Amino acid sequence: MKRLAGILSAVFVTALVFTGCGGGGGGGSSTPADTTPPDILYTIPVADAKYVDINQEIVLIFSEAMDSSTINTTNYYMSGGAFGAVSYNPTTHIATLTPSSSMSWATTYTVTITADVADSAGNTLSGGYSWSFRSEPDTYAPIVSSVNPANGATGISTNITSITATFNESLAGSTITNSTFTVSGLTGTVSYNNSTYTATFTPSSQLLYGQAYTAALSTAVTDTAGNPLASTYQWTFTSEVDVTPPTVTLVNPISGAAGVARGATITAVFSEDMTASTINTTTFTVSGIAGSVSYDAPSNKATFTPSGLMPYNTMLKATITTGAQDLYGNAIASAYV
Ligand SMILES: [Ca+2]
Ligand SMILES: [Ca+2]
Ligand SMILES: [Ca+2]
Repeated sequence: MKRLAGILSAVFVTALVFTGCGGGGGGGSSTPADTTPPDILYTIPVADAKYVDINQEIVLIFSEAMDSSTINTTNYYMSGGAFGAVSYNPTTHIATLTPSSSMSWATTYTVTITADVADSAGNTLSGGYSWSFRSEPDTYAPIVSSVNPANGATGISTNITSITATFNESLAGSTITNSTFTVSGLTGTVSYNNSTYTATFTPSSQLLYGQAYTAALSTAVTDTAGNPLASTYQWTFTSEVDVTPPTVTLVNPISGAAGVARGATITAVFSEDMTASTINTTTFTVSGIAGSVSYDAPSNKATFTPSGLMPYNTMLKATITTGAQDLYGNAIASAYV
């Protein structure tokens, strides 16, 4: 029935073209009939694959929606048997042959899909298709095919969220852990994506500036057949240099404050970690008053403590000079008054 409907529609479209009413096909009010045969986009295993596992499902992806009644064990089968069930997913256009028992090792298998399978308009697969693959135990070590950041890369953002290694084949995901995939000086979480064969290290904190990091994958990493990496795989990259000057983000008392207690301390908080030795009585002064200066690293806070009581009813000026530097030698842009 579907095939007949398809042919009738095709005749109708042809008639339009002959009489010139179609204008190239843009004038019709109904969907043009599908006269294009289905195609095969991809198979798993691919043609001529080697080292196929003996429990591998056979997957075939069509270019369009198929008539599921034509996808059956008569039209889609494999040499040597062992494959009982055929299924078809109308959403993904994937036809699957599922093993009823394991294949044999060291055997070449041929899968056939005949010219009797048809798309939903009844167009058949011209010529059918068949391909072969071979089942062999995998005895080869997995190989790292690419890494990111690349080995030797510089200027890597300190806010990088993933450090990745991609392999040439599927890994045993359970072998990718915090002990087998490490980055020097960093803690983080480790994950593995088996669709892309990619292991990812996600740092749990921002990187330091201008620092060399070494990522390493140990020989405890294995492929799905249990073959380990041939040797520890390491690569190094360097984070960006800090060129951002620190700023003063908070002062106490606030600028212009009146009625400040005579025994008060004066504090300033910086936007980032500072080099403590650059926060001193030379770089942090209060109107010529004698006092001591301290710096608290966790809070980035500098404190000026007057030696005695400050004078009554006098406007005092606190100054932080450009001698104050962050951990990478960047001075504050201008003296903060
Ligand atoms: Ca079609
Ligand atoms: Ca392997
Ligand atoms: Ca900085």
